[in-house]
Amino acid sequence: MAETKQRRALITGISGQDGYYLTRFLQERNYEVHGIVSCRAPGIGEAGERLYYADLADGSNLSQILDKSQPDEVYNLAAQSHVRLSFDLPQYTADVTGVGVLRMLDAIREFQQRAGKQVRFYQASSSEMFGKVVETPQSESTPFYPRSPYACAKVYAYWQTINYRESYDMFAVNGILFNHESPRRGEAFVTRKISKAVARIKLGLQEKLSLGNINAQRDWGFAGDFVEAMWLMLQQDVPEDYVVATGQVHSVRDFLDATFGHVGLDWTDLVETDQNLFRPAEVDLLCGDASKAREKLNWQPKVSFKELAEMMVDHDLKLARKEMG
Ligand code: NAP
Ligand code: G4F
Repeated sequence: MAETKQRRALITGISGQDGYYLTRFLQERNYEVHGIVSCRAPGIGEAGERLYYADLADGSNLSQILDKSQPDEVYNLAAQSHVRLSFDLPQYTADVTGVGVLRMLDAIREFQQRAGKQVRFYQASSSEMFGKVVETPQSESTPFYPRSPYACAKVYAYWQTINYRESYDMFAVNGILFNHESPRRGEAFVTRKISKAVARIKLGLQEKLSLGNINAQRDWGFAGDFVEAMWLMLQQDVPEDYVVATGQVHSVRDFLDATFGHVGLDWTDLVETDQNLFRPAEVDLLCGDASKAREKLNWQPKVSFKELAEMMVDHDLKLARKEMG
């Protein structure tokens, strides 16, 4: 029987939340996983086997990394991904989250010619592109109305991905992912900020939690479920863009109810409002219509909102207990 060749994947942003789950997902499917880490990663200058230092703001070694890793699939997860921060760093965000994608696409185009093989490319597009939504729920055909420098950069990257697909016949797709969370979520995003505070308040390590707009509504899913959709998009015969979402909407208030409620606390006296945490322009409501992903990819989310909230608090309780010594 002929042996199947082990497939290779290259993941940018491998040290982030999605990089963590995607790496494990691909390794379980026998992929050889290579990753790009930024200069902010620990152990600078000493990246291990199959880990490469690069910055999407500096395309100089992307070609070399592609030559070394010889990927069949590239997942571009790297980004300055914090929406509030993008208002303070608009040019940096445009460079990394927007033009960085162009640098990678172009390096792949040249690599394909050099290596004589096709690479499948996944771009981490975002529901933030829908911004001030023009219809609800949002699907692949909903027009964009970006409301932050981050969202504008993602719209640029989205169109460059399509442009390279159509101009150079590349297998390049956009996954338009709605918010997805996990115990690996960065601590500056609202769900993790809350789950961490719930655990620390419960154990007496913290008194209050400061938040911005708690009326914002999002379609929150579990990151571990969403990485499967990324992979499925690259296994199709035809490169197409997909919305990935749960279709369920909850407010930040609902997340407070679910998390504080899980440890038997009432949040109303424990949460205070900080005007500095509001954004110059807010995205009030996001709700995805993932019918296409359900039908064509046979994908659906498994973890519910309540399970997600409880999973995050349970993880943060463990960390808080460690903190207590
Ligand atoms: P994340 O945890 O913030 O991870 C982002 C990754 O990008 C980190 O590994 C970071 O490494 C790396 N990075 C940042 N700047 C870089 C640069 N200049 N050059 C190279 N690497 C850089 O984000 P995530 O939640 O995993 O999301 C993954 C991707 O999906 C991002 O592109 C995000 O915008 C997009 N997205 C996320 C969601 C969501 O709800 N999570 C939804 C839609 C789209 P360092 O920490 O070392 O800088
Ligand atoms: O958790 P957030 O910072 O996520 P946001 O802005 O929706 O962006 C995330 O999801 C996008 C997909 O739609 C990704 F593309 C993006 O990379 C990122 O992963 O904020 C969620 C909501 C916002 O409306 C925000 O104003 O929570 C509100 N919020 C209220 N208080 C807060 C806070 N957000 C943060 N980060 N911190 C607060 O204290």
